[in-house]
Amino acid sequence: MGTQKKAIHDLAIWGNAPSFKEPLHVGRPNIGNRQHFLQLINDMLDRKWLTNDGPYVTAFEKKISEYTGAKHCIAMCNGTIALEIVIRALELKGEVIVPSFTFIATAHSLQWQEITPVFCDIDSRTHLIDVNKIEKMITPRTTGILGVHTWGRPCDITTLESLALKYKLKLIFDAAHAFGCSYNGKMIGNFGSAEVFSFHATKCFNTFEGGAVLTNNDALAEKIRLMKNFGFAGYDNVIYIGTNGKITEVCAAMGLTNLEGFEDIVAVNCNNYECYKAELRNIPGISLLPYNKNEKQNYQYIVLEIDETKAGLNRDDILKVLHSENVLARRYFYPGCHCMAPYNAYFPHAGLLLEETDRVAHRVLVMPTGTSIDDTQIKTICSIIRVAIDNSSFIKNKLMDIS
Ligand code: T4K
Repeated sequence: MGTQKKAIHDLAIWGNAPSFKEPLHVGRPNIGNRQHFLQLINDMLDRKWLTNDGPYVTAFEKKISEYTGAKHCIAMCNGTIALEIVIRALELKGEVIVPSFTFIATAHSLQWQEITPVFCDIDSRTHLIDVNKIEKMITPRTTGILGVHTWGRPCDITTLESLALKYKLKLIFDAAHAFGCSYNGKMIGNFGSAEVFSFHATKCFNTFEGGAVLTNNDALAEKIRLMKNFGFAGYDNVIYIGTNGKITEVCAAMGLTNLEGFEDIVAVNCNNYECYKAELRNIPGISLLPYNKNEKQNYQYIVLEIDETKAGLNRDDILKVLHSENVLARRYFYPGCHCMAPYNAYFPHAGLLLEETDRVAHRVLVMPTGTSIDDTQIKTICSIIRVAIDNSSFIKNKLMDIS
């Protein structure tokens, strides 16, 4: 662990040992009460019921429904399959409007079923789909809008609902980041036709791998439930094309364990956020994306934006300094889905309409947080950033020398 005070010549890019002996990762899993989890696993092994809607899966779904207030929770093996199944169950086709500033799984879940993701720009203040730019993306082939609650911050759901109503489009949400968050006081999981959580290991609430579809629509829930089990409506009776989207009992046991400690994890994330906020105050060119204290939040992403004109260093310069210190910050969601295969070949000029996406994707840096990091480490990380920016021209020259 490093000390809080740093000077320019202490930095690892000058050949010193990094501030942190062990790497500090973004997305380090939060792990709840180990004894409780191991007890659940022991019981499961005795019971010899490992998957296919076992008692842990059923209990887990019930608890997620209660927690969010949504009528139905269908737990799945991961968020990507959950998205694919919702899209299939709603019979989306043609084109669906989606932001490009998201994890590639959002776009792939459409393209995998030969539905064209039409990339809409984001609002650079919120990093969320820009509702004022959606109408011009609608064509006769558009069947839906797939909003993403990026960083756990809900989209402008009210406006999206009225656009969906006006143009008779289906509305769904990729809520991979938004478990435990609310919009106008109502928990995420209750909006659109359905919302999809990810419970991947890197999410603040994890089930190793996992995800869930939340919906208040009985018929849709029933269809999704069948589709995630090959379309079986009973022994020897298949009524839909389906797939295998089932979550295992081990994953559900992890979910039940982590759910018990979830509010503690959120409190740690919130404390980390406040610590970053205090330590980064007044560093030129660095801004921390704020959380809305009037809503429930999970505070799981610490998102910095680097303005090179004020910092003297760009995002990638700071990334290099941090990585040399063993702080493995990430450039999520660089460079944007539209710049990745196959979308860059399908829509080579998409960037012309994605000015804000490009700008944000070149400025964002996501920092380590969660239960694996403490205030002292955060202070050291922030002092590395401060020292680098205070000495930006030295650092620029040094980075040029070593590149
Ligand atoms: N929609 C959105 C908006 C999403 O962000 C995601 C997933 C999805 C949909 C799809 O949901 P899932 O199908 O995954 O349920 C990671 C996650 O794999 C991915 O789930 C997540 N978003 C995305 C934002 O981050 P990578 O490619 O960055 O993973 P990786 O292997 O580089 O790991 C990230 C960091 O976590 C590393 O610093 C190491 C650390 N880590 C990771 C794992 C797995 C650990 O410390 N321990 C671990 O066990 O995608």
